[in-house]
Amino acid sequence: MTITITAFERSPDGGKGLARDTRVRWALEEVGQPYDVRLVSFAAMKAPDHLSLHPFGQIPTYEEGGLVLFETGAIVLHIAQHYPGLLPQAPDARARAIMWMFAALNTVEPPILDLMTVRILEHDKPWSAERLPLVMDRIRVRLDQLAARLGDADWLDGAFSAGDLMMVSVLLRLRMSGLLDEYPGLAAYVARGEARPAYRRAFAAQRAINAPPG
Ligand code: GTB
Repeated sequence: MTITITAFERSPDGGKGLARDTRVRWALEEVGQPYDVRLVSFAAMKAPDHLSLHPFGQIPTYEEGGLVLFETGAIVLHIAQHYPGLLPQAPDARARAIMWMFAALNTVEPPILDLMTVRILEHDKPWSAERLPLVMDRIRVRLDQLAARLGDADWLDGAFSAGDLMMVSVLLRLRMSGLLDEYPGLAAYVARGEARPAYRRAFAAQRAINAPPG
């Protein structure tokens, strides 16, 4: 069954892999499933055809036969549950890998998204400079805790899983802030994720669309 995802026709990050289609591409590469990509403009994302797939007018979406999904957590979980390679077989280990996916999305990603908000959407507000260090410190709380749990391990719970895929995807957004450099263990964890051949293929595929020519 053909899998089709949607992605930005032109990602605002110019191909740095920060838009959320990259994590879906990565999951599909990890499980060896080919996929098609339908590129959508910002205008098309808010038009009825796309809204019928994604009620919030965003990317990515995932179509496979009659199934339509939005939300990267749901999409990556679906991929991980239907194709081997991203979740352990043992029930308890499988539950923990899914727990780490939720931890990435519900506990670690929100303060990181706040940083994007303050830096990009609120940068011209008079209180923006005052808010920035508060947001940075809230991220540091989570990074301290995550670094403590990861310790010297390669991955969060045994072998690489969908939990690591999601956590690395979330942490990648911090690179430009310099915050990741304060945590060598987490920086190395992210680098391990990025070094995976599946990630590299996913990154290259989104970059081929978004990077400026030359
Ligand atoms: N919770 C949803 C999910 O996980 O799928 C969030 C989806 C989402 O935020 N999609 C964004 C989108 O469609 C693209 S990834 N935004 C358009 C809109 O809401 O109108 C967010 C994103 C955008 C740009 C960059 N960048 O340029 O660096 C990074 C991330």
